[in-house]
Amino acid sequence: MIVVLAGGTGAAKFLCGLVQVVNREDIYVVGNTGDDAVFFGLHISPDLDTICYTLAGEVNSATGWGLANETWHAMDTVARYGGDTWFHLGDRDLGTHLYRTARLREGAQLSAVTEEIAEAWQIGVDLVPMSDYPVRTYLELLDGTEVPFQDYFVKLRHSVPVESVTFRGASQAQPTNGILEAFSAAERIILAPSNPIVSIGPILAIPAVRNALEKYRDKVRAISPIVAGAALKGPADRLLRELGHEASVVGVAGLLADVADTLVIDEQDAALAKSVSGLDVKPVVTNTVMSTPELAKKLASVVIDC
Ligand code: FO1
Repeated sequence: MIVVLAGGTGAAKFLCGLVQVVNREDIYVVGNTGDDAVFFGLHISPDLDTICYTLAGEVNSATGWGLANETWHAMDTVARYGGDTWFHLGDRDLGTHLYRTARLREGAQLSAVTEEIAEAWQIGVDLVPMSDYPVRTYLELLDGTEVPFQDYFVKLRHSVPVESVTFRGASQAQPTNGILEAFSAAERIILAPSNPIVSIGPILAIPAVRNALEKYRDKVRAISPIVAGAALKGPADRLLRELGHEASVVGVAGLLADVADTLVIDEQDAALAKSVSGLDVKPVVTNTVMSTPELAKKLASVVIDC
């Protein structure tokens, strides 16, 4: 079994490579729920949906989130009334949030609903939320205000400097049933190329998860989402710097050294391999820029073989 800790788009791309080299039924994905939010009374789980839609071949390829062939009539109606439309919910995507919210209201656990949604899309892998307890990422801005993740990422377009990041609820959260057993059974535990602060960070903030990964560190492989000092998408490089880390593969290695035996870095960062191993993290140098499905497949095979 291969376990993957996953955030949004970068992780989804990697998973498209992994399913080309590992049977889907041998892949167990632990999805970040720190991005989760409620809009119009609907519970949205962006990273779980991005992974599900991508593995179903149905994700909106232009954005990397939401569904393909989307229409926006419901949001147009909300706009007519002057309602908030900065967080766009497409008409097809809305169906997921309507179903998930109704099931949660009936008392179903998020993990049960996620299983039903993944099953319906026939994605073949196990997809579980990191916890059935609520964990929410908040970012403290320089003016002292704390904003939830989607306000930072979408409303403010992550264009504001961040003072600190907290994961509300993480210290009391238990990992979803089955996750610790999956860690124990796994040949490899992969930290997908997601933002180490706000996508992998919330998952590692769950005490039992971090403890388990420290215990199984020798089978944990991380993939750097930072290449040549920059994030391929999103604010990972800025967040690393703003929180006092180096925006480089060395900074990523420093953040993950306690839980990852190996960090897979891009060829552009080969000169930093020595500094990574200086942190007691084994560097593996390969092409990590998944610009084609073929390259995603190649990266996946390097990661499971190293
Ligand atoms: N990202 C945006 O930049 N703008 C949006 O309007 C937006 C809406 C949205 C709706 C559903 C969903 O599952 C994801 C959505 N995202 C949007 C992406 C979301 O912000 C994710 O948290 C990111 O993918 C980061 O992981």
